Amino acid sequence: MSTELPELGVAVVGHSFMGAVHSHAWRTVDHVGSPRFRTRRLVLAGRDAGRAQAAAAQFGWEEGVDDWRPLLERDDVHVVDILTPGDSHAEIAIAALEAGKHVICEKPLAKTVEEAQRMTQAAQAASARGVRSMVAFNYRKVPAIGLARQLVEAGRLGEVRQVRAVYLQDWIVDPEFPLTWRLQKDRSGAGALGDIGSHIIDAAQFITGQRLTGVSGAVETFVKTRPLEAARTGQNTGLGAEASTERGEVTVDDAAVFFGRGDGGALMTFEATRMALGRKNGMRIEVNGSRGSIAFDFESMNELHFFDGTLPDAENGFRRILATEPEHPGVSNWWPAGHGLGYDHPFVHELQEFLGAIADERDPSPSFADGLQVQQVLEAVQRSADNQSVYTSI
Ligand code: SOE
Repeated sequence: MSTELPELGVAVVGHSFMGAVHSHAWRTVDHVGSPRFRTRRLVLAGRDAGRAQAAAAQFGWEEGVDDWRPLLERDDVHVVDILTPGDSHAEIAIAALEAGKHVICEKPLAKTVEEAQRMTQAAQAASARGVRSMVAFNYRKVPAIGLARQLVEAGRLGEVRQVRAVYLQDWIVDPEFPLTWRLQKDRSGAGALGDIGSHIIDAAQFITGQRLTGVSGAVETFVKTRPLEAARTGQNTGLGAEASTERGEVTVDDAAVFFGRGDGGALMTFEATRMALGRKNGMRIEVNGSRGSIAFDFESMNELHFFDGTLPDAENGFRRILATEPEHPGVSNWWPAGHGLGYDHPFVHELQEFLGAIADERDPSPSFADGLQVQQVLEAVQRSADNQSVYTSI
């Protein structure tokens, strides 16, 4: 690897599941494709010194600390990667941008539209000073989803008329699963709607190029109380936690269903649930146009199914495209055709976009403004659900 690349010092805040995945991507991004920097994994910040130091050692960061604030005064830290629960995204991102640090922040951007607006204002002010920011909608960087967008842009689907997007998980079906931060509104802002609904809203808009202009929705919390989370001791890179004997109220949705209209006329339906028993990470999108359709299921993430409506019916049907050719978005970084990618690879692709934007002195995509627009959709769904599912403009 070239040694004359400029060094870029990175700090990460948060070290659970996304901490593990982003650390993997930071360890890898200098060693695939055409790196623009020599990145240094300088410091991992958590809330507990011992656990942060253990996570830093496990994930390959030079040190682990229990406070993110001093990082912003370090001249060797150029990038801050925010992987904390949603209740701290705004505070950390705005402070980091104002300190001149480039920021990548996990989705959803914030807990509320108001926070997302302040973050976007800070990002736009920082951009004028050459400081870059990005929201981490990782599924945009799945090659099959990039191919779906290319097919729409090339007119292969014709006029896009309908989208049906679902994100099906089942990790909290057990009523004894503890009340972790994703199940607390003051920590996360929303439940399945924000956590996984944000992904399918962004992906549907990314593939079709249409933005939702209004929605009608309903939400449900099936399990009303859960055991409180016991004090964390070891490193936790999953979604689970130890349960205490006390119980607390679940303050977010377990499931959300909603529909809306795109600004190009498409009718879109969405379902985000953590109660689809048997579905583990079933993010599925189908787009129907006047000339063709595509269908994607993340649990078969290297495949895109395409129906070409211009072919005679007698010989027609959805055909399976293995999105592992070097010309498919992101694939040329990796293996020969057919060898497949996994959940972690798109996180490397999004770091390549982020670092490429920094090097090219441009704003990366998706921007905080894109994250704000998704937050506005989320808030409109919640307003609709709180008001007998009335159709609500965005
Ligand atoms: C939990 O629902 C979760 O980890 C999400 O937070 C991630 O964004 C998604 O990629 C997998 O599931």
